Amino acid sequence: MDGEPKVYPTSAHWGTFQVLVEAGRVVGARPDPADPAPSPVIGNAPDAQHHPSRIDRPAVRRDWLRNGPGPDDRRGAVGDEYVAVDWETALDLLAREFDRVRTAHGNAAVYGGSYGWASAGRLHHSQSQLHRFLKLIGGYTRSKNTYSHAAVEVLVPHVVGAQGAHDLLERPATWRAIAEHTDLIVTFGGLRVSNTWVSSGGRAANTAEPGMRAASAAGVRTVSVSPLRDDTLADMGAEWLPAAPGTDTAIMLALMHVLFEEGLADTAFLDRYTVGAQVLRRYVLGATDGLAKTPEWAAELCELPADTLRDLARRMASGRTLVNVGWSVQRSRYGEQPLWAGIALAACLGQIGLPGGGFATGYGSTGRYGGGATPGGLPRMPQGANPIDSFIPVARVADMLLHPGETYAFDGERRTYPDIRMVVWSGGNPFHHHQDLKRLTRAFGRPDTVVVVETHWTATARHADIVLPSTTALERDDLTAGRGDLRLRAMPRAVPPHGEARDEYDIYAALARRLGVEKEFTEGRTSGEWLRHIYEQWRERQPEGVPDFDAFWAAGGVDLPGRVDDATTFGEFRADPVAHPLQTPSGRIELYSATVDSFGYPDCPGHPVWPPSDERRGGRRAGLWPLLLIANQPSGKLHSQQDMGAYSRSQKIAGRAPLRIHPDDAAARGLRDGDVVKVLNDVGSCLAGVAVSEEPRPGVVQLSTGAWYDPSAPDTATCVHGNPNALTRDIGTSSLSQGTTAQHILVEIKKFEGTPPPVRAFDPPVLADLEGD
Ligand SMILES: Nc1nc2c(c(=O)[nH]1)N[C@H]1C(S)=C(S)[C@@H](COP(=O)(O)OP(=O)(O)OC[C@H]3O[C@@H](n4cnc5c(=O)[nH]c(N)nc54)[C@H](O)[C@@H]3O)O[C@H]1N2
Ligand SMILES: Nc1nc2c(c(=O)[nH]1)N[C@H]1C(S)=C(S)[C@@H](COP(=O)(O)OP(=O)(O)OC[C@H]3O[C@@H](n4cnc5c(=O)[nH]c(N)nc54)[C@H](O)[C@@H]3O)O[C@H]1N2
Ligand SMILES: [Mo]
Repeated sequence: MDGEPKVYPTSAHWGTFQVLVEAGRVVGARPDPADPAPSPVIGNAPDAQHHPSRIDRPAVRRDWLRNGPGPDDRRGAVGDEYVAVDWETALDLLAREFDRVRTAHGNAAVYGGSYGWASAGRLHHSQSQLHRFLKLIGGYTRSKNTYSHAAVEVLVPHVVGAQGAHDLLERPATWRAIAEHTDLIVTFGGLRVSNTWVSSGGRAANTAEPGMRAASAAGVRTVSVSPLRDDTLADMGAEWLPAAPGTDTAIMLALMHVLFEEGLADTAFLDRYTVGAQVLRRYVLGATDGLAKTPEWAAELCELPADTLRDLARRMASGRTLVNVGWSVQRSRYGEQPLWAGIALAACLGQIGLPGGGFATGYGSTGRYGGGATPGGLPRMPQGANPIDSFIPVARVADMLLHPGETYAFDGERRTYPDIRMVVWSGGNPFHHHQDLKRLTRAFGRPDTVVVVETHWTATARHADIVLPSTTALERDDLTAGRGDLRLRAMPRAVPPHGEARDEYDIYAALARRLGVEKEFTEGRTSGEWLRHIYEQWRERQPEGVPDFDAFWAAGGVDLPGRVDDATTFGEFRADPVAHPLQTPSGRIELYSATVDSFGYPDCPGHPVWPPSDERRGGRRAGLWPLLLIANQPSGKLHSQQDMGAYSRSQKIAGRAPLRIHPDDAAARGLRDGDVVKVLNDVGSCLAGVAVSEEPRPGVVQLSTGAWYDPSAPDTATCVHGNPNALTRDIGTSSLSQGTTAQHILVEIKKFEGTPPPVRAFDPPVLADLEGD
């Protein structure tokens, strides 16, 4: 072929990069030259863009076409048939179904929660388009909070107030401030560098990895409490405390025990800035329940020596210490407790509100942390208001579908699950992200109609009655920046749409026309006009000197104005707690919360406690299922996205998700590198490929999320590709937050004898033509 490939700048949640295009096809991807530490995940883009698993035409399940809407246990069945239809037919069918459901059952019968990460891009953001449309046709049942950190979202406002929780999530200290002020970071859940490649909405450059390195070079010491050695950068020289997963709360209570016993707790801080310190102290010392939370007590549970804990407590009290609780730690049963105990521990150290000290949650969980803040907002599609107030905590989706009309507890309320007749999902993959996928399949059999708008034939698309093909971010003009980003970037279209794929804006505009709200949806603009409009609206709110749209587009971006680089979380509160009280009932940090106590939840009482989870080594279920599987974030991709891409594939073993296992545990089971294993428990099973490794501690195995769910050989395993959610229990963190508990799974592992079944996850269904049906 003649000539050089054309180069297009683009952005994904996993960074800013360039794609190389020849004859309308993406033939390569390479880092943005300005990114000091680009993520290898960009290597997935070329294959994913043109993969046979792309959806090229609208499709409808044959049974749904034949029988009409209604519950159907065959949704998601192996070999289920789809019929290709043209856009007009698909949109007519769908508009009619929206109308039928809202008229017959009311808008709360439409579940539009549609959780998921979709793609970067402020205008074509999948959920923003869907929700804007659903609001205009009368509203929908939404989802509240995240899979990422629901316990942070629900518990932490009770402890430090809504603004405090917001500041913890949005304006944590910069790596620069940490380098300058911090002596010791004690991080529960590591500082996993592959996680910092990702920031929601993308990031102009990776600032986390250089930030961590600079802090370490400046002499900041890191102690990583984690089941995996490589949860920190090797050259940071972190000290590794290989605690048993799910025991962080016990460790923190023991650290507080040392602080109280040895007179190291900052009682002046506790008196002035907290309430409930006495309640907590009595619990820690054992006055409440007769059980002193000593290092010896914790040592049994966390499998670290008591002296190590004692020594750590003394070191933490001897300098500026930052206590970081990674989000993974709260993605487990009683996930509220390590957060609350972590805040309490930092309060005992008396450093909350000091630069580089105190409490944080999420360093190592996202790339944006430590990179500063941009308070000026970002361009966005106006969202309108949902006319109805119906919601579920996001991870209760299967419960909702299976138990309409039943009640459940959530954050002090007794709530009732709505009766959902129609599920609409765009930009998310619940058959990646949710727990107990066999149960989720049953749940997806309940509604009358399931609609999925997707770029690829994911397992979720294969559970849908109506499947609509969306363009990818490389196929449309957009702009993007993440929260706290450095620069707003243009994302020009690099290639034409795949097959008949359409922009979601155009899909919902066409549906809006059929339902009589086209004018309200489009406001008379094309998506290209909206792009210009949201930019210009944003520009009006910025200081002088921000270029107009054409100049922005021509330059490829604009530095975000007004960056704040050195906010100290709780700094004002510390300086003057009377003038700047927290938004809690007491105005202080609530180590005991009368509000939470008043809810009467045995699984989340009024102060941090150690409720032993069953899903734990030594827990009640561990007799049968002796290995604790860590289902953490995949380093080869974002969740399930682009799992068919070259970089993700390069990590697979025998074509399946890699499972890392300690040599002792491998030897005990006769396992070797490259073996295919069956991972099983009482919930389900999956196949995976073995990597024997010293990185996980003994008793712990790692099988990251993201392998496309493949139930094609149910007699062999629930999933033959290695999706850990085939094995997770669908149970909430507690009655308070109802967050996911998917990080920890007790399992057994056996060598797979014989020829394992092929992986069919990426084979799209065969589409029949409508004629002849
Ligand atoms: N066991 C276990 N499970 C977990 C977790 C865990 O730690 N352990 N972590 C949880 C967490 S924190 C999260 S955030 C979730 C993530 O779960 P999800 O966010 O659901 O996972 P993704 O794979 O990112 O799904 C995004 C989907 O959007 C599609 N998509 C991309 N761009 C577009 C677009 O422009 N339009 C449309 N219509 N679709 C698009 C992609 O093809 C993909 O299928 O997983 C959770 N699940
Ligand atoms: N490359 C990549 N990056 C991502 C994502 C991705 O899919 N791919 N997903 C993004 C999203 S949506 C989110 S929410 C964040 C999540 O960020 P995190 O929640 O921080 O990420 P995880 O990788 O799930 O977990 C980090 C580490 O916690 C440790 N850990 C697990 N359980 C315990 C425990 O009980 N105690 C202690 N002390 N440690 C434990 C594990 O060793 C694990 O490697 O990551 C984001 N970053
Ligand atoms: Mo997440």
